[in-house]
Amino acid sequence: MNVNILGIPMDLGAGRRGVDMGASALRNAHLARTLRELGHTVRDLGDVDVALPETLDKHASAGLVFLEPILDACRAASERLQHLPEDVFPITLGGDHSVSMGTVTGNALRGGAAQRTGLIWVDAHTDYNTPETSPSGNIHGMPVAHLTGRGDAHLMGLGGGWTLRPEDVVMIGIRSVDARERELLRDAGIKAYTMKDVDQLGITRITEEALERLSDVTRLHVSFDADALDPTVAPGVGTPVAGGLTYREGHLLMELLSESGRVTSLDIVEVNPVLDTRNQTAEVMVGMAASLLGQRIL
Ligand code: B3U
Ligand code: MN
Ligand code: MN
Repeated sequence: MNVNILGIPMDLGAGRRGVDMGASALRNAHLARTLRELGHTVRDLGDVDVALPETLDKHASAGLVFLEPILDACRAASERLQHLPEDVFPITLGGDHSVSMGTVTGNALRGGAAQRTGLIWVDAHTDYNTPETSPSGNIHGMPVAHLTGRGDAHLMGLGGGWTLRPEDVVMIGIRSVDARERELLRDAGIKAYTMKDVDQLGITRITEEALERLSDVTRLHVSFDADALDPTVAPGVGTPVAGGLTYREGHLLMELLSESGRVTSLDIVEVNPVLDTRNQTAEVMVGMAASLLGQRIL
């Protein structure tokens, strides 16, 4: 496969500093070399420009912290992705999870016209707040709401009129949802597999159900927030939540998605090297990407 890597070194959407260095940590953990060893052709496109928080006034307008620079970075990422050839498999490196408003729209709009796109959101959080429901004002808690047409008009405008259908979203690994966010999710009819579901059904059944649910989409994007994994496996994240996916559950999910041959793009987000132990989290996430892109045990 033709893999293109694009970094979005942004932490403006997160409550804690440091995920802007996540893209660099993933490169340092030999993402490109690992994928080349699997036989892929890998090109690193570098990073999109992101404003430094030190150069900005931290202020929230209408319940959104750092709205303008986040919009700029998402637009830049989306533009870059939209212009990639159809045969490229893009891997976008965050950055906090607000980058996915740019990556999902950019991948959906690739090749000129919007394609029906499915989204597998692997995360401890549902990221379904709007400016009205968010307890923090941090935009990384809001990307899926905006992608499916709820929330602030500027952020929703990133899709240029395209929105993700709520029925084309499947979330896996969920264990932290805010009270009003839960109401919004129910109202939108988003399918979310909690950690209780993972315990009871297992990753195999969940992956089969997810792929069945998304059987009509043309493109399939996986957005992998490192905090979906248990903090013992992935300690370098800003908002760790106990009781996450084990190392094997994460890999099994990626292996089964790989076998399906359906996934067309990937985000790796929320890796925070400042809070990590010797780049463990970046290394684990490179392993996840390798499993999604065809690494086999035998
Ligand atoms: N739901 C909370 C916390 C949160 C969401 N995503 C992360 N943290 N990483 C919020 O601020 O929206
Ligand atoms: Mn997230
Ligand atoms: Mn999360």
